[in-house]
Amino acid sequence: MSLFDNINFKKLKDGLSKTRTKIVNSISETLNGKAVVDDKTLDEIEEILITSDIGFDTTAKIITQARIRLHNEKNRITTTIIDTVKKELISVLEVENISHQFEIGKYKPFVILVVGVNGVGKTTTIGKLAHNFQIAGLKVLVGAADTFRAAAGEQLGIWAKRANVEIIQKEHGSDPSSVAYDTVVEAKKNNFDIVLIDTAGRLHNKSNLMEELKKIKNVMAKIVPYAPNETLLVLDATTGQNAILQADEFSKVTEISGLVVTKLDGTAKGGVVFQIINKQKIPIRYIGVGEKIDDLQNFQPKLFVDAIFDNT
Ligand SMILES: Nc1nc2c(ncn2[C@@H]2O[C@H](COP(=O)(O)OP(=O)(O)O)[C@@H](O)[C@H]2O)c(=O)[nH]1
Ligand SMILES: [Mg+2]
Repeated sequence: MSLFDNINFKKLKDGLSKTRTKIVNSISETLNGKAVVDDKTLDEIEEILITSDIGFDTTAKIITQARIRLHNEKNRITTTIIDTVKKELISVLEVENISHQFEIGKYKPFVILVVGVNGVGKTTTIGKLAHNFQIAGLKVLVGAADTFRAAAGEQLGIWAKRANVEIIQKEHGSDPSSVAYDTVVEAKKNNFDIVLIDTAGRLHNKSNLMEELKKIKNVMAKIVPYAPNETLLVLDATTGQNAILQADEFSKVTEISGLVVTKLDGTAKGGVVFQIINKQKIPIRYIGVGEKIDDLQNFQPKLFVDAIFDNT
């Protein structure tokens, strides 16, 4: 059972409407009026999938399966195709450990480090996550370790207030690892269940970023040897291929345990989710479908694909 009950299918469906137009409506148009599916139709579907951010590998898998199914079935009807596409898409998303839940309760405090480049939605996601944990009855502390931008701490402060959780922050320009350290110390001392650490995502200098994240992890581990329990990489779906590159780069600098894909509302590039998972084999934990505090949802492969394909 999940800790959060935060899935609103209608909101998910609405958010994915542009992605739906791009993928599903195009496929439906191709199939429209055809009693049976022939090879030419499959070629057309292949092209639609490739141009919709799903990626070459996943498209190839889908088309191969579709050919096998169509070959084996006397009924070469169009619904078989949609069915096959959906099935393959779900299987791409069901990475081995995707259903593994955070082991909250087993570790106290449970420490989550949030990383990603500037502007992807880290601070917003921390605000939303803090809210989710808070309403699940957990005692939450956020640490403003993005000390690089002057406004960053203030922004996290606003989110902490909204989510009704406590925050540790220091003056602009302080050492990020000292904020992370103080946050974990406070969490341990005062019995917090969850720690969420915000960071600055300066990818322009890879070795600096690597050093900074390493230092943050090391100082936290001095207080609680297992920290961080999770390192979440936040990716912005609207950036399409760039999100894929960022996942590559961050995986090289530090170990990432899960992904958060934001801004799935209002982009036609939702297909990028399939490409990211296919490449990284890192599970997506949460998705952002809006800017508000309750616009974060648990990621569930089948629901996600159903929402993309739901035309009702
Ligand atoms: N539409 C939408 N906007 C989002 C989402 N998540 C974050 N944002 C917006 O993205 C912008 C950057 O977010 P911020 O949390 O400051 O990014 P950070 O630099 O990574 O901390 C803000 O304007 C947020 O409101 C989302 O899921 N949907
Ligand atoms: Mg931020």
